[in-house]
Amino acid sequence: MVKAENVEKAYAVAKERYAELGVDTDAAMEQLKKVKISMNCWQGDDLHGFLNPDQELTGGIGVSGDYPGVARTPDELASDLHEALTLIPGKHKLQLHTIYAVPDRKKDFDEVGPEDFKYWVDWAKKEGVGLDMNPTFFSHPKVKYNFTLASPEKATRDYWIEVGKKSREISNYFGKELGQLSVNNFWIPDGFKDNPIDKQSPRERLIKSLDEIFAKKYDENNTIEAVEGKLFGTGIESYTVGSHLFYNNYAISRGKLWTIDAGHWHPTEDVSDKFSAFMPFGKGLMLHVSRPVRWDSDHVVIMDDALMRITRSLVRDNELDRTNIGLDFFDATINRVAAWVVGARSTQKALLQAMLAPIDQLKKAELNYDFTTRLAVTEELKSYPFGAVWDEFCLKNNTPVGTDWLDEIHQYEKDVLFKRN
Ligand code: RNT
Ligand code: ZN
Repeated sequence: MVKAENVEKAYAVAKERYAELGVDTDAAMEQLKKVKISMNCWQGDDLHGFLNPDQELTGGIGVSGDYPGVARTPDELASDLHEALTLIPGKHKLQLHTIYAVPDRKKDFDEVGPEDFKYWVDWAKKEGVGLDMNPTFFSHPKVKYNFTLASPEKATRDYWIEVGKKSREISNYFGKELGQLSVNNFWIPDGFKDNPIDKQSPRERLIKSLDEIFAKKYDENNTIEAVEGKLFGTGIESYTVGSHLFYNNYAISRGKLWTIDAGHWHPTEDVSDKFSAFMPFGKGLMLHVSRPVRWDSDHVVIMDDALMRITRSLVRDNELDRTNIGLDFFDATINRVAAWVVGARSTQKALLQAMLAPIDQLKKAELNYDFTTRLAVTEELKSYPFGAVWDEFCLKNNTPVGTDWLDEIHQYEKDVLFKRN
């Protein structure tokens, strides 16, 4: 067990070290406390959901691994999420999907409405968390040849348009019941494995379908839509209808949020560089913080350079207020609760490290063409005692410090997860 008194001692020194640079560590912790991370519920059950859990996962996304303890029921998932939330400092949110509805009879994707999410609203109230929504456009027989909202068949489009409309009702219900914004994120898998002849008609059909889904007005304090593009998915390598440029334009022309999933780009592209190019024109961002590894876009988030670039951009450009931070990964080779904790804590750590910098002074140096100071200070900052501030943040927010949380996960495995199989 980490000794609280050591955390306090280290923090006292760190506070002084940062103060010498003009950085207020208490203010940084206050700022961090306000940032909500929206947890991806699907990490807990390998994206099976409860509507058709035996259906194969489609849409060009995949979960690999068979670590024991996967959640199979709403109660199991809720319990695992609770466990994770106790190990992550602060108050957060949860992202749901249509397939996580808890209906009292068998229902299809286009039939579930707010009443089928009461389970999660009650849970969220108890936990003091917010809820975000995602309509599910995959893992269903009506995904025809990898097409949903951009399908050439009207009947297929109409089915998925209804799923989209229902998700808005559900998201609006979340926002109203919980008194905080619910982001409703749209991602569809539509595309071709091989080179298409006609690249334009599917995109025109997608615009029409989305416009129809979004025709009804909802109070944007309750719900707002976000649209998520992608470079490609497995089996859909040659053409993605909802490309990045497509949704960038859609979001700007329709006043929607643009979702940037960090795993959806060419590996050498720096997603953090997109924010400041979009924000002056756009309403706001939704992030799917993820980690691409070669062809896979969804590894557990770690505090790597890509994540640090993301958090530095948001903090330095002061865009946290207009950015909704969500996690998106699925790893079944490790303890699934630990995956949430690692992803969320790493994101918070990266935010904190970005906040612990003399940003105003550095901006001033830059304006004065003093690039030497900019380079030297940002480089020295990397070895400042940020870990001591992070530990203090955990301690102050009654969550385990250092690897202590892992002991709790091991206990939970023994008591709960390993008893499931
Ligand atoms: C898929 C998208 C999408 C999904 C979730 C489950 O490539 O990233 O966000 O991961 O909806
Ligand atoms: Zn995503």
